Amino acid sequence: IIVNFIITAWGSSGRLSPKDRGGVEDGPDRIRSAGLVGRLQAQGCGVKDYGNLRFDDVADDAPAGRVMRPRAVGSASRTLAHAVFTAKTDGHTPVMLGGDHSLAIGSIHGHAAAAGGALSVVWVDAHADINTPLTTPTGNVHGQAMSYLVRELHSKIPALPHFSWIKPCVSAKDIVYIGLRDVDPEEHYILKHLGIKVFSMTEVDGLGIARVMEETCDYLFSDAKKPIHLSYDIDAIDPLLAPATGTPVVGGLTYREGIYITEQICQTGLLSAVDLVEVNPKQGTTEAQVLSTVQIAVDVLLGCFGRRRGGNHPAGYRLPEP
Ligand code: B3U
Ligand code: MN
Ligand code: MN
Repeated sequence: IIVNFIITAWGSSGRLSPKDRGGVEDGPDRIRSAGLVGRLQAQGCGVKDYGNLRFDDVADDAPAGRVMRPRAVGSASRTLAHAVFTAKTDGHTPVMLGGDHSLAIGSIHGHAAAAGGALSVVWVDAHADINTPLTTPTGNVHGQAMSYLVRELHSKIPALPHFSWIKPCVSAKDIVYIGLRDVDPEEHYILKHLGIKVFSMTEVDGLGIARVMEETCDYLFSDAKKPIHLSYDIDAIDPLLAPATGTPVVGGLTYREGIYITEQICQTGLLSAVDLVEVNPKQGTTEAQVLSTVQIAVDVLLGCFGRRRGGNHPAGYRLPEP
């Protein structure tokens, strides 16, 4: 199967707190350097790398309430939404390399616009990223991305500069979270109140990842089969394995669990766009830590596009005759 897809990338627009160290904007190029494009092509995918998106600097970008750098994030998200819309309309499966998780606002928005109908969102993360602008403890948009997208939260979102184009486009029932282990009380209220399907690390421990993925697919397919948007935060993986990320949280997914998720999502045949976010080379204390994180990111994407640990071979392969 030839999978056409594109790669866009994302700078540091959502990395907003002055306390926050930069570096997440270097994630995409490190993932490229690890050979992502060649390895995808080697497994039969048609790949076009669209390079890094460029975003305008916004000079005066004072916080809006608690939300940091709203104008920069709002307008960059709009640029990304257009790029994703175009890629989907051209029949590709876009891959968005981050950068921080605020990029999901533009990527899911553009994906939903191109899909026409409803999307399923599978959000793999240590965090729920569903604080509203009024509940955020940090002001970081990467901790709020989902709140702008969920229809049921629309009335709780205040107007922000450069955010007025964003229309909620995902229903609470079409979301599945996997890997949560650092959820703010206000976020926990939202998840419970809206009845959002969550497989936290407690469920991963209790059920095992095979059962979690079986239940995820059963849940998503319970009504119509919708295109899947996979939004994969590398901090879902245990920081012992993927330490080069901005907000590591102990007790995460093993490598095997993290890859199994992608194999099962790929098998649905419905994967329609992927975000791979929060790889931050500057957060690794050694080069080995950065490489380990980047290699897992590459393996996650290979798994999304057909790599099986039991092996693969091209459809028309024939053994050489003696
Ligand atoms: N929930 C906190 C912390 C956080 C969320 N996502 C990350 N950190 N990476 C917040 O800022 O909303
Ligand atoms: Mn995240
Ligand atoms: Mn996270």
